Amino acid sequence: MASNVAGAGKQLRIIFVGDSGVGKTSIFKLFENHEVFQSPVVTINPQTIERNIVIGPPHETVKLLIYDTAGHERFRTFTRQYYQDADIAFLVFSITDGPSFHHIGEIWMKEMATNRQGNTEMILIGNKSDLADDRINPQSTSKQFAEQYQMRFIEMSAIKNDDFQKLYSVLKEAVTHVIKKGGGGTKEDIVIINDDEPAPRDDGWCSKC
Ligand SMILES: Nc1nc2c(ncn2[C@@H]2O[C@H](COP(=O)(O)OP(=O)(O)OP(=O)(O)O)[C@@H](O)[C@H]2O)c(=O)[nH]1
Ligand SMILES: [Mg+2]
Repeated sequence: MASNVAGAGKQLRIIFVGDSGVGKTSIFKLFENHEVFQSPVVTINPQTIERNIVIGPPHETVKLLIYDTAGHERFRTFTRQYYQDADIAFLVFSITDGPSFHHIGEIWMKEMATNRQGNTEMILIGNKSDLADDRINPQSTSKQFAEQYQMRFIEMSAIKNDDFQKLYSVLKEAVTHVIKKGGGGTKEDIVIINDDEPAPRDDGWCSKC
């Protein structure tokens, strides 16, 4: 069947970035555990999983390599390697943590701009929406910020099961958009960043090969 999406055989890299404690790992784990993908989860290492998402119609399966990263400053140099080929970035802040919102523009978008070669589709997530009584960042301000930078935006709670559908929908839209623009790599051009695997030495020797 002719395709007008052209996602078949494609792989996209997706990363989570944001301050320490905003809930990146908690959201990442939802991807790991959720059955909505109807595909087995492949755990590459504790910070990286592979899942398939079906976009369309016509229905096409796109492979997603999803990376969790650490928000603490001491890991920032290490995290930079993940930005380079990221097709989609979840920029996560907590609605209860003022600086975590300001750091999206002041730190995380700057880090992405400096370290990414091409375009990265950005999705802004205001997490911990279950803690509405402790809200510091107004939804209207976050929405306006997202509009200014043409990002998709959702508020969600990583501990509320129902919110996963919102996250899934916004991701599916972004994946479709990236694929329609001709983005993403094929299985062959993507090298998995795997911290557990020692890199082969220059002479080709590798302890696990
Ligand atoms: N109430 C509430 N707590 C949350 C939510 N998401 C995460 N948490 C809690 O917030 C704390 C930090 O969550 P993590 O997912 O470890 O945060 P992180 O962004 O991965 O932090 P780093 O790995 O240090 O960068 C944990 O105690 C979580 O249980 C949420 O939506 N609501
Ligand atoms: Mg984490």
